[in-house]
Amino acid sequence: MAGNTTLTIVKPDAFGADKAGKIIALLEEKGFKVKAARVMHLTQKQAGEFYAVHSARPFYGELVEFMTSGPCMPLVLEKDNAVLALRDAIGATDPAEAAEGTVRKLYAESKGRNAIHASDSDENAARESRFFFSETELLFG
Ligand code: 3AN
Repeated sequence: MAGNTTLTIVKPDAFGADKAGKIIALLEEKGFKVKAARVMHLTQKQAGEFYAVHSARPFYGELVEFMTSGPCMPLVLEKDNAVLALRDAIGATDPAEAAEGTVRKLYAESKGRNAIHASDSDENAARESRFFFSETELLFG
């Protein structure tokens, strides 16, 4: 059965452009509940570890550089079938291909500076949530 929480990050481009509030409001309108949130400036080590799965990709260095370029905002969100629902709400990786009304269509600049991260499976949602939040912070309701 699909889980009901997922992990998102308002990335440094969107956070630095003061779009975090608008993005969270949009996600709330789409039925997501904020269960945990923080503002943090990732170190190179943290960003490298978080995106380790992409370490062989040509854009890895650029991705780590970008994710450490300013503060970002990780959040745990709750909704039925959360992972798929959030992937749907954020839109395609490339904003040029993102559907109308999605976060990336509205707020992303490019494939690299694309405003928001969302976990791609329940397993990764759990792993990524633990990456940013303590067990206590993840004990919901
Ligand atoms: P998504 O974020 O939609 O799951 P992935 O998993 O393919 O996309 O890529 C992870 C992250 O790597 C993206 N969010 C984006 O920031 C970065 N990325 C992906 N493709 C490129 C690219 N061609 N050039 C620069 N950065 C990229």
